[in-house]
Amino acid sequence: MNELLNQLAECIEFGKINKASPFPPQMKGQDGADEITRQLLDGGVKAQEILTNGLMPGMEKVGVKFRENKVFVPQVLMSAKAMSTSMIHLKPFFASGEAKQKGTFIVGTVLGDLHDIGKNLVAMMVEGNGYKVIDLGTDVSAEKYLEALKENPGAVVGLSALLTTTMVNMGKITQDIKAAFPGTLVTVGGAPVNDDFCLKIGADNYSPDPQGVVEFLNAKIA
Ligand code: B1M
Repeated sequence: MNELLNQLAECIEFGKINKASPFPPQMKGQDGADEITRQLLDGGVKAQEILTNGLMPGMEKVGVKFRENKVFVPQVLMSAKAMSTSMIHLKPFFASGEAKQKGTFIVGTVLGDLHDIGKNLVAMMVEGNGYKVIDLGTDVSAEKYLEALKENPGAVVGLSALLTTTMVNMGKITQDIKAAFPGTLVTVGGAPVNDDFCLKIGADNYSPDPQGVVEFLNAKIA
């Protein structure tokens, strides 16, 4: 079974969704994340182990390669697709409580901002690394983050902004979150954001890339 788990990690790393998928060319005709996850479950491997020893190592490798500019957005999207295909088989076990995710991450692009490509990459990477992700979408107001926090106490919040005009909304949202739910961790990112800005608005972490968010969560939660 270890060999199959390694094969699954490889499918995630290289974005091999299923046997029919022609991508990546070097894995053409081989089983993908879809078939291998099914084989693992049929062989009695627990969903938790598939997540921890199959999906997570694969997603971590992609995250690091993306940070180092060794792969680009399309490859990350293929990996995320392979990961979500595998997750379709695993979701019932997480829903029933038989398997557990590491924690909950609420993410959204802040009020006034419609850019979601970077935020989606963050959400996919965090989910693939073993967290439950609640994606609030784009143009998210402080009220929506607070509602989500009420329903998911203890969750970490991620704010994304791509515009200099909307990054300022991160300050108010962070303040509202900290006032209503003291102790909540807020991590921020997006092209115009940096460490100084993060410090200025009282957020807990700035990460320039999705892997940094995963590392922050792993350090604080896992
Ligand atoms: Co817009 N746009 N856009 N745009 N757009 C930018 C951001 C801009 C830099 C283009 C430019 O002028 N050169 C500029 C912003 C200027 C500024 O504020 N300094 C700009 C502008 C001005 C606008 C409009 C105002 C244009 C107009 O209408 N006059 C308008 C605003 C609409 C609105 O939001 N209210 C607008 C609209 C759009 C589209 C809708 C057409 C489209 C968005 C489609 C979509 O997202 N679904 C769009 C796009 C595509 C871009 C560019 C070309 C690409 C952005 C992108 O997706 N990059 C962008 C110029 C550019 O970057 N070359 C531009 C790829 C993505 C993977 O990177 O989002 O940076 P990025 O995410 C990275 C990191 O930033 C980080 O991780 C990701 C992966 O590494 N990251 C996080 C992101 N969020 C994170 C959160 C984290 C951690 C890391 O923790 C929580």
